Amino acid sequence: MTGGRIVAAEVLLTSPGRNYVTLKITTVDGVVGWGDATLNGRELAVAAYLREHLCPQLVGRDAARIEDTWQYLYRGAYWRRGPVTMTAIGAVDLALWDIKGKVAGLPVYQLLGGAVRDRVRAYTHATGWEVAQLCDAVDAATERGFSAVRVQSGVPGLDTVYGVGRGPAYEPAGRGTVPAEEVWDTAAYLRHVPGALAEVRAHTGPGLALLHDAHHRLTPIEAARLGKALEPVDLFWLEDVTPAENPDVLRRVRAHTTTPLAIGEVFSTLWEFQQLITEQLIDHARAAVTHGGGISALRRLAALADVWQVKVSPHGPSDVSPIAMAASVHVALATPNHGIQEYMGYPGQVHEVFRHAWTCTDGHLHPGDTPGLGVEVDEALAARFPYEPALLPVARRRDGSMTDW
Ligand code: CS2
Ligand code: MG
Repeated sequence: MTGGRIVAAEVLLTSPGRNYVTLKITTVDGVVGWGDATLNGRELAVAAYLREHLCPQLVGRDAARIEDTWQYLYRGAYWRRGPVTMTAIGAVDLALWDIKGKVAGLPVYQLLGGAVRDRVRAYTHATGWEVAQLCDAVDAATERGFSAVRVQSGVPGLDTVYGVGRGPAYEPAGRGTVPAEEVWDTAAYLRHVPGALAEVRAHTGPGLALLHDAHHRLTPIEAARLGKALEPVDLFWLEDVTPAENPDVLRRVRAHTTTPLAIGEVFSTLWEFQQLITEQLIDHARAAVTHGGGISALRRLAALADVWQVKVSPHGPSDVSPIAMAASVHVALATPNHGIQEYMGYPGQVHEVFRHAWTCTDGHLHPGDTPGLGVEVDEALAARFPYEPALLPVARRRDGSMTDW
């Protein structure tokens, strides 16, 4: 049995604490495959792309032909690449790998060649407006068993800062149809962050892996300066120092600092990573499994990155659904040059809607041994949480001009 023809492809929207878009593919044999199609703040664009354009093309296709379907949808778009297209293709790819695993009776990582490690190292987030609060949050993460923690601190004079929440958990997308506006001041950030992170390092001692995300906000020379200033902190990585559009600028950053760099959560294809990898301008490729075109695409990225000693360390905030998290962890378990998996965690009811075999214990993830991806969606429960519009914030400088959030 190979899985047979696809008889239905449907899109589900649910919001158990935050919005998720899910693709459900059913075969003639009644096998169901699940794919994550969530693109934070632009959910309905991907839902429409799937419903209007891809689902009708999927019905009647052989579910077993994963790579052919990927090529068909990618090359067939003509208007290829871009986050909406690639998230939709990624969702299809995940659902078809799920079906293939279920038909074979094997977890997806076995289909990818089997485990190359026993478990997948994960990092989680710690945030604090004040350094003391941040150190407490780091301690809470290490008490949960994490050996790697992303640290984001408040900046004096700013009321909102990327990555730092007002409540117990940080969730950037806000409900409503108009985005929240934040004020950003790079000079204040650069004045404060090296000292704040040095205090965190003094608090933790040398062993703990510390990561920091600059969220696309710096110019090349600012990024170089920050990387250099953070060298004594011994970061595991400094993430998204400059905006994604121009990879060439990373050469300048690299010329000035040996702080490891991680980039790629907003990338959609291998080609956006090509120069960063082949010129060794980054140390970690941060693709998200769905946004980057699925398991098939992430494996290609890992193969290219391996040649240049770059690690693949996928994106994993709460907007990457438990289905995509499962896919990411299956790939991680079976991929030699996997680096680390981000694990931000989810609002409570997400775990009930998406019942998953993957586990996060002692700071490590494991995909479990359930056939397929190992996630089943409770559709009745999902229907009780209807989609509500939510958007990521926008950012302005102190003079009112727009900048990168
Ligand atoms: C982030 C994300 O996890 C990360 O590294 O940069 O929190 C990002 O801001 C969100 O995924 C946006 O949807
Ligand atoms: Mg990031």
